[in-house]
Amino acid sequence: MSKLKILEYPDPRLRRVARPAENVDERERKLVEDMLETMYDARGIGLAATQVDEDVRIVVMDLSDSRDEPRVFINPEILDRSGSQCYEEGCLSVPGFYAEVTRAEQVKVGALDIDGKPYELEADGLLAVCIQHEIDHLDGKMFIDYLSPLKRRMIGKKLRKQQNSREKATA
Ligand code: GNR
Ligand code: NI
Repeated sequence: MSKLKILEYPDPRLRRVARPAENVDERERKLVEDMLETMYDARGIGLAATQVDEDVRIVVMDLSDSRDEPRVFINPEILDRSGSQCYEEGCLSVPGFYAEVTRAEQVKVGALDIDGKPYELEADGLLAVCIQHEIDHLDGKMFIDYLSPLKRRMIGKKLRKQQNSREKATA
């Protein structure tokens, strides 16, 4: 397994729309393993392939406290959504920023598992939030897109500043 680099806003590669996986093979399974390692290392509850510069519709997640219940979604699709909930979201690609986002309270999602087998899942609460957040990444969308343009600009400015000082420190 290897840890991957997580892209940070405003990296334009986070805006790409990912292509569906054509099959679930060794290559896809290796990416899932690497994404899980990367997510656990970064202490995130979810990670989309887009965030590690891979152009394919794959998401990993683990919402358990014990960090030993990995979930894998290949070519995930939201089949049904209902209700609405407001949740304070964060993102590994927007480190240090949190904001309330309104999304569907319940979703039904269809996806392929690690063996390429189709399955469906009905989710609510944080799991539903996370599924919507991750599928957004696959479509080049981020949680800050739901904020006001002013807030988004402020976050962009601060992140660029952080990134610049990190570059100087490693130069
Ligand atoms: O680790 C994460 N926590 C989180 C908290 C609230 C709503 C969504 C998330 S997902 C995020 C990891 C991440 O950036 N996934 O794309
Ligand atoms: Ni995210």
